[in-house]
Amino acid sequence: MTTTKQDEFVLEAARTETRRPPLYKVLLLNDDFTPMDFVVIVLQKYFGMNRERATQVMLQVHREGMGTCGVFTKDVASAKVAQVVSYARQHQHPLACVMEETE
Ligand code: TYC
Repeated sequence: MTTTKQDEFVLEAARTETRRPPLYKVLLLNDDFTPMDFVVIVLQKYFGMNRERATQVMLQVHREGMGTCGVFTKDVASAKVAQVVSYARQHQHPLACVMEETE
């Protein structure tokens, strides 16, 4: 911490708060009805993945039941979940997307 003497007064720099904001995983859940191609499009459109990466993540969700699309601050994660669910419902698919705080 820097201390500066000026005319007998001692000035100390205030300690700044450096705690990082909590982060949230956005997860896709498997179901038996949403088409694989639709899930790949969602991962490209909302999570910036290329077709190859989106296909890998979709297959992981299909085989293991769930998978991570990305890690974001609370507001961004919440917006992504809302966008994905809205887009899926517009297309009459039951695709489930949720967020979970990271440790
Ligand atoms: N299980 C779906 C099917 O066989 C594909 C799917 C993958 C659905 C990932 C949802 O999050 C999901 N058509």
